[in-house]
Amino acid sequence: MKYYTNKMSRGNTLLPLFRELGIENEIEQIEVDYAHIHDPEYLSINPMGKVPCLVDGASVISETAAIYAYLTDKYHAKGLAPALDDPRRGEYLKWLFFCHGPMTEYMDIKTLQVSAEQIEQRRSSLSMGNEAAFFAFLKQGMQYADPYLTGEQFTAADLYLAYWIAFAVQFKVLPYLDEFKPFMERIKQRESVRDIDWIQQL
Ligand SMILES: N[C@@H](CCC(=O)N[C@@H](CS)C(=O)NCC(=O)O)C(=O)O
Repeated sequence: MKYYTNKMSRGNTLLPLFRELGIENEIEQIEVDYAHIHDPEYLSINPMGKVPCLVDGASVISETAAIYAYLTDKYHAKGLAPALDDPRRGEYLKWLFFCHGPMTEYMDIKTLQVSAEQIEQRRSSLSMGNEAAFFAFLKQGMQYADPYLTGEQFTAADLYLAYWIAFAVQFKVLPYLDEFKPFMERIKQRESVRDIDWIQQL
């Protein structure tokens, strides 16, 4: 598999997943220089000119959450995703897509310093609703994590959410609430994130 990424990108969220799946050696990592990401050569792989992007034979998979879902299903024997007929699969998918949609939207809105008034005007069409709704959802998930988001089984959704929380906290767009800490401390113990300083430094 070929994995197109940039060291300063959300492609980094996939590195601990490769480790958890034990597939680092099956991945050829290709660094895409941002100065050339909109050149025809890379656009022929991902017309959006974005990383990360995974190429597995004839399949070209962009969108980080899709790569997460694809790999955990491809290597389902590793047990990082509830099986297709497992009732917890819905919750697992919910968290993967929460990260991809509302969580990244929240980060963009905070970074762009969109006002509370503007958010309220667009609340019904924003995927996160408003800040209060976003935090209510996240806090409830953390509160019910026992010990992980879907229960006993550690899944790729735990890893993906923890990565985004750490990222947002380090970028100072998300407060490190007490409600997040027990969950984050559990994830920090995973061997796959032991050398990721900005997760460990939380
Ligand atoms: N929806 C995509 C977004 C990917 C994305 O925005 N990647 C950024 C790096 S974090 C990028 O490639 N930026 C380069 C550019 O737009 O020129 C995903 O979640 O994978």
